[in-house]
Amino acid sequence: MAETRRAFLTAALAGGAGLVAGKAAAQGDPAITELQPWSRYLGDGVDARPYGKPSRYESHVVRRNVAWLTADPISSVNFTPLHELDGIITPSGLCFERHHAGIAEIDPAQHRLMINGLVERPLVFTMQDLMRFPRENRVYFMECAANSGMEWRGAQLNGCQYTHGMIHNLVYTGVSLRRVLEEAGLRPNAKWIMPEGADASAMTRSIPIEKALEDCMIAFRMNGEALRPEQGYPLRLVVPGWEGNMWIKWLRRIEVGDEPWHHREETSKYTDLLKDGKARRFTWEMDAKSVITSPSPQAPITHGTGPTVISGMAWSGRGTIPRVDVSLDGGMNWYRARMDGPSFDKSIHRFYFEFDWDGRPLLLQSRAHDSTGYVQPTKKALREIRGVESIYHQNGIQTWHVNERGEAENVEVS
Ligand SMILES: Nc1nc2c(c(=O)[nH]1)N[C@H]1C(S)=C(S)[C@@H](COP(=O)(O)O)O[C@H]1N2
Ligand SMILES: [Mo]
Repeated sequence: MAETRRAFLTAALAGGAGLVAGKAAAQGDPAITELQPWSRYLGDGVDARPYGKPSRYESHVVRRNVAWLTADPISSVNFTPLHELDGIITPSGLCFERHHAGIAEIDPAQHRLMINGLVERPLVFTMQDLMRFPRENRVYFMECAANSGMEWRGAQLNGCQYTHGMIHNLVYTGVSLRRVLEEAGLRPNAKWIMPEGADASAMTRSIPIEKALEDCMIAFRMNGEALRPEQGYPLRLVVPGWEGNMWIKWLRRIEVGDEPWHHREETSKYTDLLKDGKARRFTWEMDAKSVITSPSPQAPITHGTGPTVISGMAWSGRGTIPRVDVSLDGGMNWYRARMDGPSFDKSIHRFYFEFDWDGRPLLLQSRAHDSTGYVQPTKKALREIRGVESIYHQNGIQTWHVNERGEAENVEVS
């Protein structure tokens, strides 16, 4: 880190080539000399925007889908515009969506959460009942197991929104699942839970009781306000560090049992087909991963040579990210990136790497190290072990090729 900074300062001091701050005070720049409309006329009053929206100059910052992945929007996915975001929190309106039966629009007054199965007292809670439990606030990422899954066989989708955008990172407010289960009283043979959604897909997953009692939450708020309908309003299960499909939205029931249920989403789906035809099952924890969000195919370098900021994100389902390395030459040389911002367990972390771009082509890569010592693998290393038949759990190192004009493209190095 210190070395990087020194290199930057040296460059900046040498003849001004590395100066960040603009040109010498411009002569006759109309942006300065002409009075702009926003300075000439009064703006909207405080009654014009009861619920705030981004500037109209930011209207391109939206969730997008991939046409050929969307046979029917009712059971499909769209992607978080990661290349336009910074810091660690995903704005509520930009969280990717994955629905199996569309967005349920639930009247919270009619919503119930039932706990049944191997419990002493089967219980039904209203939203009001749940609001009377002690609350907790936590920041967690949620990543779909299929994130980057289209890249198993080679570089395919051109932009980190599409290659890595099935992830969001939010502040959740809710109650501890342990606390609610204790209210119902677990029987001694309670070994698994099966959360169920109230949407038309009635999505279910089996979760081992150890995880349920460790850190799962029943959340009703994201980023301080009520969950968005897209994210499961009024209730969602939070399963920190584990694959997205276990985070049941529109949560209406939790059954307690003594063995897993082997439902659709943990048998024919969300299992990893290996080379020998066998499938890995119950691959719950999301492995450490990272991606450079800018520059990237949708966020080229447009300022020419000189001081350039690389911004990226890293996360792990097993802890924090103390370190990220960045390569400018496809993994031959690595530099330590600068981590910045809060570091929460099982949350997105932000990293930066500042350097003087000389205008030559780059092969940008980032490599995450998590707090367990695990290091993000190359795609080649992943394929050697897991083959290319799966669409899930692809956490290999991503490469962006940047050409002399600063345009970036999704590529692979061998
Ligand atoms: N009830 C219900 N819960 C669900 C789903 C669903 O279709 N119905 N989709 C799951 C999948 S596969 C993922 S990746 C996440 C997506 O959450 P998001 O829409 O907040 O991104 O929710 C999970 N929970
Ligand atoms: Mo998913």
